[in-house]
Amino acid sequence: MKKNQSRIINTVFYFLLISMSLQAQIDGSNLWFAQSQLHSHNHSLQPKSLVVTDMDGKLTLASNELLNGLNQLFQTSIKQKSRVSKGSVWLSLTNNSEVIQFIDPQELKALGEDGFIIKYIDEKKSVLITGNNQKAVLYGVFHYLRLLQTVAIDKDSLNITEIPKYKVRILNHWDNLDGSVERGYAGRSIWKWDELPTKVSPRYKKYARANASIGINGTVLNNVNANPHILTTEYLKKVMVIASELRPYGIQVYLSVNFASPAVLGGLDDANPKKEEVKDWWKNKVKEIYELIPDFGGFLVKANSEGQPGPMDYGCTHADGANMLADALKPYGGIVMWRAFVYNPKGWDRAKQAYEEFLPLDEQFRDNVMIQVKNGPVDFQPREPLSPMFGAMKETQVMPELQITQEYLGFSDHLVYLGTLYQEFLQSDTYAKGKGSTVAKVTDGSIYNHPVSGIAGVANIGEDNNWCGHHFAQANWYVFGRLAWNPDADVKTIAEEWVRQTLTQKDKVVSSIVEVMMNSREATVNYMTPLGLHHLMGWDHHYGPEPWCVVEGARPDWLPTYYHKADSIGIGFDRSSTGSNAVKQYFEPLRSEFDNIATCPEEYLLWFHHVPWNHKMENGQTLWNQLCLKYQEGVDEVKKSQEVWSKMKTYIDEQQFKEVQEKIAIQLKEAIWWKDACILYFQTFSKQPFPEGVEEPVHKLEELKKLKFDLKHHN
Ligand code: GCW
Repeated sequence: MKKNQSRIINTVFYFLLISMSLQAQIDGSNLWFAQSQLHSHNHSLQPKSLVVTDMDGKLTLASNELLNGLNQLFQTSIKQKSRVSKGSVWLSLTNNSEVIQFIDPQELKALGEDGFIIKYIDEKKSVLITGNNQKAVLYGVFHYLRLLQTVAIDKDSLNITEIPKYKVRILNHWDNLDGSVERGYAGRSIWKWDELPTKVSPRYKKYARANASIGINGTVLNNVNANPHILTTEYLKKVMVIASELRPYGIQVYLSVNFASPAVLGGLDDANPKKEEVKDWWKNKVKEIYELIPDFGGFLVKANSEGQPGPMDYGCTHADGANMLADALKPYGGIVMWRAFVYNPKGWDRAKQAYEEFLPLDEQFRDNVMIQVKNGPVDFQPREPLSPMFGAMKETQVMPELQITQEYLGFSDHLVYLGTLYQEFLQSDTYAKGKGSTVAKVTDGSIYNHPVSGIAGVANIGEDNNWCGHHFAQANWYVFGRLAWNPDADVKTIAEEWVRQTLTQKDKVVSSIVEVMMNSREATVNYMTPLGLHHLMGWDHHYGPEPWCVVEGARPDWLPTYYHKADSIGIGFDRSSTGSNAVKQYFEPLRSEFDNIATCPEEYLLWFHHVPWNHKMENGQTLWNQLCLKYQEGVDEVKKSQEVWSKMKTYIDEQQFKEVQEKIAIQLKEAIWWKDACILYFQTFSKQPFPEGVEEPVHKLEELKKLKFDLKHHN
């Protein structure tokens, strides 16, 4: 082929590549692989060659990922060579004699299964990416590509050792076998059970790649409200196919199981965990699973909660149930994630119940059981104090459960960056072992040392083109993964990483968008549930304000009035020592701090206290005035984000810009709806005027009460 011809072909090829990537950018389907552009400071870092030391083909995936990534970033075609020379990027497993010359074997050992090193080797004038196995090298590759796109790097900064803090970094899908997704706002499930095992959706691999790029290493495919049929041979064969699609990317598959499965599927009389035939049923089922999926991860269980069956149906405890499953899984290295999301309609403070049920069992769980605990004591509210379970269970491994899907934060309509919520929670001090016993430290193995550790995120993923319903909701999946790798990482930096890889590299634009993201969660707290209020949303669907909601015959602990307790004197749930005494479940000094109205942080005030309307707040305002002003603050912040976004038009892809703009308009309308509904309704108790600075409601209370939310809009 003549030189000219090849040049033309090359040009056409790059033109296609660029137009393809622009195309992909438009609908958000490429997630954080959409931009693929270098950080402006890194243009001089083009590698001269790629060297892959790989005798048995283990690094094929990682090297392809690296080569494609580098070619795209530097808009060139980097040569692959067999020997490391000046300017190479060198990929190798650690068990290579040359690697050992440059890195201390102790350091290599400390990397464990998933850790990696990226290091500029002076003697070779090359960058080495290495880890103890293929998955770790793949993480290293993704990290290197991320650095090239998101920060200015040079050879001095390339001396990186990354070891994930949590061993199990897992997504929980609440996906049903009929394709619907509980609390899913991005279309139907990505798992196509009807098509499997014969037809394999290309999305499975894309999903695995995206997860691996942020360090996630496990996924629970089905809803915790589990259909027993997931354990039939028919479904397990489907699961096997998904598992083999995800495996190359280091993602292990787990399943939610229904505790009554031995009775429902196996035809046994019941599912009593003390009965030998029940134990045997599980043992055989587990054996069948591992024959199909040798690296199966284990089970997630919601038992004796919200109508799900469990060991307590037979007078047994959570420990009896969890241990029976743990024993069946143990020979294969599998684990049980047993949820502590339990409460019953009779208890008069739902926030206390998990602790009361689980603490007495602390010494009884097997070492391959983790207790999975939601971040707050109630249920994924815009803001909750930490659950007192963290730090309290010392003998049992506790794993945090975060919600990525925005069940209580405006679904996929509201722009809410959850990084700040996650950070606030992970850095909350439990004081379990004195000051500095943050949630991160009591769960990631730094303080209590158990054989496993983990963190789960309830996925916000569906079959929508942009995966998550809202372009910015992708950032919540992204930040969950990054924090699961390192819970102490800075969420502002992570937001910036995401923006640079997904939306734009323009510095000024990046910082404006990051600011919107960083303020967004506080804004949502303010326009929905400020000062410690919680659970004011609509019955059942959990969208929009209904603080007045009363449903004939309904469980009181599903109704807003149970939580806000507004009356002529004041508002808030008294959980102090003179009330439900939930404060008692916390370690000192938290207990006293929360207990005392004078020291309780204002963001949790109405969570822990029933406070008189005229109570003086820190800034001198009365509680009533401050409450109204907080609602207004929330609305104002959304207005601000709308203004900032409108200026992004020239920098952001047109479709993406428009779609986000439309969603912010919905968010603003609904922020006003929240504010009006709450302050008008609470005014019927406070009987006080709105303070200066609060906009007159545009709605009337009676109209709002009649407003019916249209769920169709979201599914
Ligand atoms: O928040 C509640 C949700 C339920 C969910 C439950 C749970 C999967 O409203 O939809 O069920 O929590 O976490 O088990």
